[in-house]
Amino acid sequence: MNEYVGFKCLHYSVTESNGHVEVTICKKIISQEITIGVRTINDTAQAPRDYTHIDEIIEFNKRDTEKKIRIPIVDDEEWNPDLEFIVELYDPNKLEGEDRLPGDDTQCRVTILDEDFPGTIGFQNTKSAYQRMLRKLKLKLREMMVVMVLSAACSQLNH
Ligand SMILES: [Ca+2]
Ligand SMILES: [Ca+2]
Repeated sequence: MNEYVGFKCLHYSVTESNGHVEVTICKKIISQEITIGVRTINDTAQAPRDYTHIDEIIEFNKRDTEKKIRIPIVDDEEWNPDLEFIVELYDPNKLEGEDRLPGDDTQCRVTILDEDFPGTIGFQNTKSAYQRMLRKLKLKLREMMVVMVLSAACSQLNH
């Protein structure tokens, strides 16, 4: 764990149609200012096809305890497997390649859950509308389960 700063959760999940994912960065020391960089790294999810790459400098003032970063997710109509990318904190005063902040909580993983199913592209009748509705319901259930599992995991991490 990094002494000064780290992600609140090490794993976030988001459905493709959600449009964005929000990750939280926590400052662990009181009354001190910190400036860090945050950037995304491709894994199976690739920017700009699946999400928008970010590379930003974040300033925590003395009283800040956390900052939320919003990363846009690309929604398409095609089926694809669930994809992942990484969000990483870095030291903007160091050279690229040597700037990764130490600690295993300075990286987190984002999973983009697909909600498009194979074989339904371009189908525009009532049957497909019905299938869409079922799909949405299934997705909602899946989302709820993921949230439950993740919040359980997070509360274990935080205690
Ligand atoms: Ca989609
Ligand atoms: Ca898709």
